[in-house]
Amino acid sequence: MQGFNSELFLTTTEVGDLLDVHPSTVKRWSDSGELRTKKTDGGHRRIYLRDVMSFAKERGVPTYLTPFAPYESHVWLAVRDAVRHDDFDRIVSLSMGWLVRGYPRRITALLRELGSRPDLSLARLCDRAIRPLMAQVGTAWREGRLRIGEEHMASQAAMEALICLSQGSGPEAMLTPSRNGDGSHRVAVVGAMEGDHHHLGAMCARVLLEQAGWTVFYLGADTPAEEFAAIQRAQGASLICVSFSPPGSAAHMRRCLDVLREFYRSHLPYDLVFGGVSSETFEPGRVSTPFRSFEIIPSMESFLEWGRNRTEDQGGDLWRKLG
Ligand code: B12
Repeated sequence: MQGFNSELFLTTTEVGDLLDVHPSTVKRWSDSGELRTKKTDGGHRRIYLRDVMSFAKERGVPTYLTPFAPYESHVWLAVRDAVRHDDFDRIVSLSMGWLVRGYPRRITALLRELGSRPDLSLARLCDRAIRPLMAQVGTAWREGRLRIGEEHMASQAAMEALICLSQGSGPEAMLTPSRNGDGSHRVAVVGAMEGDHHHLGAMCARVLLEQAGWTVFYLGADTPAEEFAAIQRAQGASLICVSFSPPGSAAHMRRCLDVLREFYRSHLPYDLVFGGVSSETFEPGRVSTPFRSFEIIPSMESFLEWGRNRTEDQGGDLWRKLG
């Protein structure tokens, strides 16, 4: 069909997902001629995305694509690739395009949409969309293709999406600490190390934990190790997550370990996790750590994996939903 992008012909199931109706309803609309439909050689119905969007508009049916006009087809393809093929290239290039054209809010909206989909894990979104997007932003800035203001807008766009995805951001969630089935709190302290102004990685860890029902005391960027220790004690937290990005070095990580070791109290045990680009090459050596456990974890997907595989002695599955 000339002039048509064959990738944009949707099945009745895809149209049903988009309009939030059962595929049989889509078939009925198609049979009655309300929704313009083509048939494949094999006799299957296909509906052009533009026709679906016009239909939705006429009927006043909201879809997740509606706010992205006039980029509905780009967004549909990008989301499809991410969800179905685990391919985030289109997400990254679409976001870069919006950034240079001055639409950073669309980036927030797209990341939010992806992060709230049940068919895509948030950890994957952080590792495969936010991280590579920000790496491209950093490269473009270094090469003079982006202004520093644009780099800041990109960070802010990603940050705002993560804040929206945080389960702890609603007023009620903020006031009511999470509790386990046995009544105990699941409390974590999360932030980025002193001297480190990068905290999107820490924010990813925060949102992942909050989505699993943890109460997170989020300390943001540039936080001294002493503060992690003090807040852990004050809140009885069972987990501390510290993010280290360049220019953070092995010396910063060693110092952080020393401070946390000094303040550790065995009657208030916790797990310690270091993450972030700088921690990836850190070799703590043969130091004894008093912590319930100490791990260096390079990504959100491996954080998920590590948390899932803990035995009951180790505090159990980090991601187990609260009772
Ligand atoms: C955004 C950004 C900034 C923003 C940060 C804003 C914010 N709110 O966070 C601002 C403008 C503040 C900034 C400042 C600087 N930046 Co900067 N920045 C970046 C940029 C573009 C993106 C970083 C980012 O947010 N990535 C997205 C997150 C999600 O990825 P991530 O941190 O890697 O996190 C993932 C994993 O590491 C892991 N993870 C991270 N934390 C944790 C924690 C836990 C517990 C776990 C389990 C996992 C985990 O999971 C995450 C998801 O996959 C990078 C470019 C790049 N290539 O990364 C440069 C970059 C890191 N910055 C750089 C530099 C040089 C600076 C400055 C020194 C610039 C300057 N001259 O002032 C300052 C440093 C200030 C300081 N003392 O920290 C360099 C570092 C080079 C180097 N090797 O030393 C980079 C690489 C850019 C470059 N190519 O030159 N920066």
